[in-house]
Amino acid sequence: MKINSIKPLVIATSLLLIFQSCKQAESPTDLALQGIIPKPVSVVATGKSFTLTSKASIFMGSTEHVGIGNYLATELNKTTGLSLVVEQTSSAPGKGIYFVLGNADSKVGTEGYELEITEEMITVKANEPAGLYMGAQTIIQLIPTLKLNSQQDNYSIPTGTILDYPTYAWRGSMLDVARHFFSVEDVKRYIDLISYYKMNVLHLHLSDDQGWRIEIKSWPNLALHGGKTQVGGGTGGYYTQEQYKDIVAYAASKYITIVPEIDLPGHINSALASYGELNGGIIVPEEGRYKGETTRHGDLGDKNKPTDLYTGIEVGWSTLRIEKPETFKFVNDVIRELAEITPGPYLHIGGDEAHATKKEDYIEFINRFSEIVKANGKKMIGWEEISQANIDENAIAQHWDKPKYAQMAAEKGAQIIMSPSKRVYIDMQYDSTSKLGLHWAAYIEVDDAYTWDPATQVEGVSREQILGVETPLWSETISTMDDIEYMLFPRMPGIAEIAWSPAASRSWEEYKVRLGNHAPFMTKRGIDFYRSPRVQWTE
Ligand code: TNX
Repeated sequence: MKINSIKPLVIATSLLLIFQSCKQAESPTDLALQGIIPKPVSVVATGKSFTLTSKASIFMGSTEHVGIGNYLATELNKTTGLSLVVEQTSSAPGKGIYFVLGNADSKVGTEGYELEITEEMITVKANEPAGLYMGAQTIIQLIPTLKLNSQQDNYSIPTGTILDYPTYAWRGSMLDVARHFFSVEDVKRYIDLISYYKMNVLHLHLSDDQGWRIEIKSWPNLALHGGKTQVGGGTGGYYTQEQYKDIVAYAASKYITIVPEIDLPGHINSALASYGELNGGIIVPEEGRYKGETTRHGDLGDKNKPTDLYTGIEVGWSTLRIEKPETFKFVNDVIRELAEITPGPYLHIGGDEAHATKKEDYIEFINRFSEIVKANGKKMIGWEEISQANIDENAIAQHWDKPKYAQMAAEKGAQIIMSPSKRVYIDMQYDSTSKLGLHWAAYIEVDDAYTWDPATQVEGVSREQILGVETPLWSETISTMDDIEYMLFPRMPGIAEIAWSPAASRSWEEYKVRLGNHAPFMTKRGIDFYRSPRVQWTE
């Protein structure tokens, strides 16, 4: 054959191949191959497809949960351009997307759901509204990602059934708004982002040495003075109680509980700068964890006098003054006001790295905080060091560093939240070339954040004692929403999967393919993610 007769043949064959692969991408018929994150508990594919067009309505079986239908319609509109109408119905429609409460498999609990996709319709069944919402999140991920940017008039979704529910009750992330302040809008976007992956807790780190970020009406200077700056000396900021309530309500609409943290009795300089009588005498540690990374300050002030505001990143050098009754009035007022604006059952009292507090004082502090939190009708959470105090089954300890503290807390009957810093400290750098982040705990690549199991993480702490998993984002080096997204993505979705999906069904080799296919989902939502070389990204 002559060269010029081969050419058209090659072109024709290539065109055919391209056409076939496009066709495959356009009409997925295998539900089991849809890359849902977190991975559902069970997926049975039936090999056909449902076609989503603007003609499909979203039918709500109950009027109270119309918000879920509206949310789904908005999300589908954002990614596909389709405009779906939300309607109420008292009986099952014959077509469209149908959300119905009740009669779901008892296995699904309060947050799980059953999803049935036939050629005619998609049905989400759950026993509680949260389950319907989680089902909506799954539907959002079922839109074929390769078509996400194409704005067509129809989208195929493979048929089959999904039965899905979480492994752990607590699936959270923490945002440090103290080291750098983030606006209400940023916090809402953070909520949107974690919610895509079925997380249900946002822990807000509302105070630290560098800033006090929540209005406390009985101690106004905390926010007015203590909120004035941040790491590096920016203008800082704080949330008014009205703004905080707005965040709480927004989170609640996505079945996310806000857990507020006031870090006590250390990490408290912003309060000491605002009210000198609270100052128990600060020290500047000889051996800071970030030794060499910050400028060391001189003596910042004497006991009982207001300190200077602080814009560095040393930790563990400030403490409340234990001998003054005023200190406990302060703590009670803060906890009371926070409890009043926090509908969720938890208050986090910090308790970490109180290196400037004597051990016996620390124990007394935590014992008294625990009574104050209880008296205000909430359950106390503290970082793992609180296990040194008289805690019991009424407390929750958040493990981050030392297994022995997690073990002690579990022995005392407390529940454990797993936040091992070497795995889920999402402020850690990916590798030595990362521009953002710290690396005192580890470099955490996307597989490091994924390949661990909460139930075997700490010897002596069993599955039953673990409430769940939380990934904290400390913000010493993080100051914009873009920074936040770069650190969260792509690690956070994998951590959400660890908290949601059964450990036995997870493997990095399988997950990395799903994550790679998830790239268009992130891109379409304007998420600036780290393109880890350990994953092959679909463009
Ligand atoms: C440790 S973890 C801290 C935070 C820092 C973080 C930085 C913990 C309970 N305390 O104060 O921001 O490291 O990675």
